Amino acid sequence: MRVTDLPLELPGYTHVYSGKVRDLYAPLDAEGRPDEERLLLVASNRLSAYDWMMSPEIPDKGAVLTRLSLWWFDQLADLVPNHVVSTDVPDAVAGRGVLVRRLDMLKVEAIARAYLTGGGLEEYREKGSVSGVVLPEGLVDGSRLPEPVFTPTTKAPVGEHDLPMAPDEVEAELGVEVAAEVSRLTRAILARGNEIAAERGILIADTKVEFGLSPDGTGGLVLADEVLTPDSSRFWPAEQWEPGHPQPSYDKQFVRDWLTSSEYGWDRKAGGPPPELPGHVVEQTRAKYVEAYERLTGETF
Ligand code: PZK
Repeated sequence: MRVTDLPLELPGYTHVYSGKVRDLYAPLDAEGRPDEERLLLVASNRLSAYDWMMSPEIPDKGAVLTRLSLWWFDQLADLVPNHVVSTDVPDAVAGRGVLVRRLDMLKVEAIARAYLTGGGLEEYREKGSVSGVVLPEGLVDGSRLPEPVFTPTTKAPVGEHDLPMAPDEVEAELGVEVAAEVSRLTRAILARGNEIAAERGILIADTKVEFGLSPDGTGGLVLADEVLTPDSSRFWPAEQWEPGHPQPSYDKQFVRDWLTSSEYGWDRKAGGPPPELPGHVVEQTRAKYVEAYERLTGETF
């Protein structure tokens, strides 16, 4: 996949990198050199579905997810320190930009699963286990697991798919001690997330988090990136949870349903690009992000 949008021109910052839905900038110092200790993380309004970038963008998506992530960092602060420095950012990215500590990022995607679906379900059907953890018999798509399971993957470049990592591969990459801590923290973050979310009508099936280490070599793991957002996690509406088939997505279901409906009839297996989303689908999707934020935090967006 190519990122076709040009990065923003932010005075005082230089563009470093763009992912599918977020962009990274480095602040410039007085001499115009990139700050080596800070980054500006910007959540865009871009939306992907079925591995395609949708057009148009979803208004306020970046700001909603940024505020949700900041709220979660606070909810998790007793479990793990985080990279947030400040939300004082240029007006052009107000509300969706966060200034963060630049860390040495671990080369592992830290994923935990609380419910069985997707790649975890496939592995369970083949082997009866997920990432080396033997599971009870009889689980189906959407079953709740007895406890969250750590299912790490490699970090593939943009457009390529991440691959599962076996426990010994994670240990070879991180060392035995850090590997154990990443596993423990990732599962604890998802468990805490679900304790809070379940009371508010949302199930968090699985999540991907990123950790880094301070470049000065002091201190332990720091939670980075975004956390427990619908982009990094599968959110499911709790009242529609029914194991035995794929669950509706809290945030993307309007988009998926419209894309594959007879109204439009996009055949995603044919390989052609998806159509422009109509205004009503954009608005319904924006409303789901806002609803998730407001239900979880109890605050008005
Ligand atoms: C970092 N990413 C992923 C996020 C993108 C890519 N605190 C940090 N220190 C150093 N590196 C990163 C972070 C964070 N967070 C995160 N890549 C590097 C990413 C957003 C947009 F394009």
